[in-house]
Amino acid sequence: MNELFNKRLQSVTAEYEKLISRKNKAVLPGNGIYERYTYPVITAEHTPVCWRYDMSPESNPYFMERFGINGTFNAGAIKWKDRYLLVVRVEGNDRKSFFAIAESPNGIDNFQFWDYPITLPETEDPDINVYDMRLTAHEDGWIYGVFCSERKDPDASAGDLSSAVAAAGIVRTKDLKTWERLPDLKTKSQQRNVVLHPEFVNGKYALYTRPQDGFIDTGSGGGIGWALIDDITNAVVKEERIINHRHYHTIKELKNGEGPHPIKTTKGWLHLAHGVRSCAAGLRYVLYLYLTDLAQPDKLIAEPAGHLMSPMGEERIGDVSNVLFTNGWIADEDGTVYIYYASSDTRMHVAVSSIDRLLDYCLNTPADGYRSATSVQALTKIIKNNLESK
Ligand code: M1P
Repeated sequence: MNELFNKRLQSVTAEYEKLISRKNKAVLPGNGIYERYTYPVITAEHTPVCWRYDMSPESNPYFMERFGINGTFNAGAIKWKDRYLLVVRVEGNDRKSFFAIAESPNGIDNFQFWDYPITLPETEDPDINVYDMRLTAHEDGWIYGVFCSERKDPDASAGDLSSAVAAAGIVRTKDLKTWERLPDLKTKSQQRNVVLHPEFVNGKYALYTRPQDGFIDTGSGGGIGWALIDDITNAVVKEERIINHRHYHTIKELKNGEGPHPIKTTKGWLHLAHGVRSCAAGLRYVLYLYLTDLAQPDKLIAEPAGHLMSPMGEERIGDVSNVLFTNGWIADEDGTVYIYYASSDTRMHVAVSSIDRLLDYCLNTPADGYRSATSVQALTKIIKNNLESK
């Protein structure tokens, strides 16, 4: 009998069980727009013990980790057979990301990974790294996953082992178990944050894109783009138009990117996105909302100034600090919206709101006037209304 093995097996398993059965609680009173929750919904420690450890006392007498998990973040989301599913970007200690599904009965706690990660089919030019899958249950009957496929830059100089090329990989499934790989999106520029709109537009598939000149820098890529695609099994961007622009001295002056696909509401398509600016501490990623026309999803109709959510407390710290990123949300039948967001490329959280509240926020929060003076005007109007109605 190996006492050390048994002791470690028991304590590691007990910690894991405690974590996956922990109840989450809303942080109140919040800001009225959404409620954050006390605990992250998925962390590296939520990955099953049988992933991280060889559980045989013969081959692993010290019960040591054999496959370290570095982070669990940037998850796509979908409601499936009454369960809340996240397609999580799991990153190993080896820096490779892969996708794995975790499910919860209520969307806010008790997330548990399925036994195996997703085996993603490759193309003839294998991906080096895959991440940030957006899920779309399209009206054509398939569930699509559009993700970033990263490969080494073939034009990089001999000693440059960092330059990469980002492209949009596309898979589809009917059961979330077996995935069919389609050819990567063909486009002039590099792409990340590509998202499939859930409905046909003018009989075509519609994509939100994020054209970029380099792997990190968007360069001349002016923001979130829009492209219509004839054939999703051979997706080619022929024309791309920027529908949500970057702007000087805003939360998205450096870059932005569509989050999950927009939610259809009576007042328009509700979009969740990330905006990035540069500061002395590095890049700062925050989340923002905007609304587009119901009949013309590429036509902006409202956008509040500033961020909806920014990193707070523990969220500010991680592998890539000062980052909130989202590529998944779920709108329930009763109008509840579960916003799944990752903090600092490390862990997943949930914030809960409703379609009505997010629309109210979108339509009634002052828009950006792009100058300090216009911000003071917006604030003065609120104060005056409050004080003069007393
Ligand atoms: O590290 C922060 C984020 O950086 C990238 O975001 P963007 O596509 O806007 O450049 C992505 O690599 C994302 O995964 C990551 O969370």
